[in-house]
Order: sequence, then C-alpha cells, then structure tokens
Amino acid sequence: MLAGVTMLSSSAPAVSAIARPASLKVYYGDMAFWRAEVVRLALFMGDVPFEDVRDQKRADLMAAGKLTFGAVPVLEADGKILSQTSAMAVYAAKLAGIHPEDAWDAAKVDECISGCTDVTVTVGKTFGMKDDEKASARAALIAPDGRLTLHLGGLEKICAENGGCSYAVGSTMTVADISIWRLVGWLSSGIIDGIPVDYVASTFPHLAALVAAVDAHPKVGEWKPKPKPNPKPKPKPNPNPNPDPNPTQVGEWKALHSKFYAPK
Ligand SMILES: N[C@@H](CCC(=O)N[C@@H](CS)C(=O)NCC(=O)O)C(=O)O
Repeated sequence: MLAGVTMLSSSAPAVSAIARPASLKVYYGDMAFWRAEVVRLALFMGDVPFEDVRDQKRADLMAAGKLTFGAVPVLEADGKILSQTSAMAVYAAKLAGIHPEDAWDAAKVDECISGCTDVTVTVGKTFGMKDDEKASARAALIAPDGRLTLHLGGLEKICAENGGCSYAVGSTMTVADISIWRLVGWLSSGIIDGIPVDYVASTFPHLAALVAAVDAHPKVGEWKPKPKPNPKPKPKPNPNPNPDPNPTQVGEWKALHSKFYAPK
C-alpha cells in the first residue's frame, strides 16, 4: 500500500497505484486556486514527486505549445501535456492512490469537480463588471434562489447523501473534497466583495463540515505552509505597463487568488 493511502485510514477501496511518470510538472501561477491546488495536493498526499512550476508566464507556456485549450493549470507527464482540471485531478488521484475504485463513486467525484467548475464560472461572470452592477449581481447570486446558492446546494446535497460523514464521496478524502475545500476557502475568504465570509458556513452545514475535516487532515496541514519551490523573483520595472488584454478582469483574478492561505 502507498504511504499516502495508509495515512488516509481508508475503509473504501482506492485504486491501486498506476505507473508513475519519471517526470511530472504542474504549471500554474503562485496561487492556491482550487483548480491547481487539487492537482498539487492530491500528488502531495500520495507522496508523488512533482515539480510545482509557478513562475512561468502564460504567454511563454502558450508559445511552448503547452496550453491545449489556452488555459491553466496544465500538467506535463514525461513531456506529454494534460489539461482540464477534472482530467488532471483524476489522474493525480490515481497516481496518489486516492481515487475510488468503485465506478459510481468515481463518477460522483467527477460530478463534484464539475460542480466546483459551475460555481467558478458563475462567480467569474461577475468579474470585470462595474462596481454597482457587480454588487447587485452578487447579491442575486447568494439569495436563497440565486444561482450560486443553487450550485453550492448541489454540492451540499451530494455531501448529505453521502451520509454526512464530512466527505463528499465515500468515507475517505478524495479530490472531490480537496476541490470543494479550496473552492469554499476562496468564497469564504472575504476577498470577493458581496460574498459574506459566513455565507457558505451558515447556509451549507455539510460543506462547512467538509472544510473542517479537510483542514484537520495531517497531510493538508503539512502542505499549507510548505515553502514554494519557485519563489517569485523581485519584479523588474515593466517597460509595457499594461500588457494584459483584459486588465480589469485579469487583475481582479490575481488579487482574489493572492490571499488564499492568508491567516484567518
Ligand atoms: N476548462 C478549464 C478552465 C481553466 C480556466 O478557466 N483557467 C483559468 C485560470 S483559473 C484560465 O486560464 N483562464 C484564461 C483563459 O481561459 O483564457 C479547466 O477545467 O481547467
């Protein structure tokens, strides 16, 4: 049994380890957004060695042909690129030995990751709006009949149907839990104007319990303060002060991502 699996005190069967690539890299910015963090943390939980590349510019990755769909994160295994969060999360989970063997459970994990994507897209649509428009759009999202409440309610329902055991699928931690944990961390951090820090915790008790369970996992505690392997170099003076094609939107994402693991 893999060392990482032993620590999970699993009662549900996880897949046996698959062949590990000799070289594994995860490309994303120096941010703990759920899309990247689910891949990184799954690998870390299974003690799968990987290079955590955080200092490559999107334009350089694109020029190098690594961004299959023009988006990050991407994963590189022995020179081959894999993109799309759910595909990477499942692959990482299989390498780590934490993906459910059972076909239904594996599908439920996929369902949760797609639910996290729905939440991200829903909130992302408000980025780049003008302040007054943004405030009313976000108020509508978090209303009892709002779209964000609907999407998070789906994740809540899945957790409830799993018996309220603090995990979304089965009785051990999966990449569904890691995704939801980081997603909720983002939504509850207070850095998204108009989404109160207690919105998720006070509306979705099963999601709150999941976050507490993941937070309490020893490997997660080990991961959070882990020094980053590619510390950001000191910024050089920028000859082109506004290189982003959509500076408001991109800037807002960056600001929102930068404080993920800020002390509570
Ligand atoms: N479908 C992709 C979406 C990834 C995505 O939206 N990534 C963002 C950063 S978190 C991005 O690169 N957006 C820029 C773009 O899509 O052009 C996935 O599931 O990984």
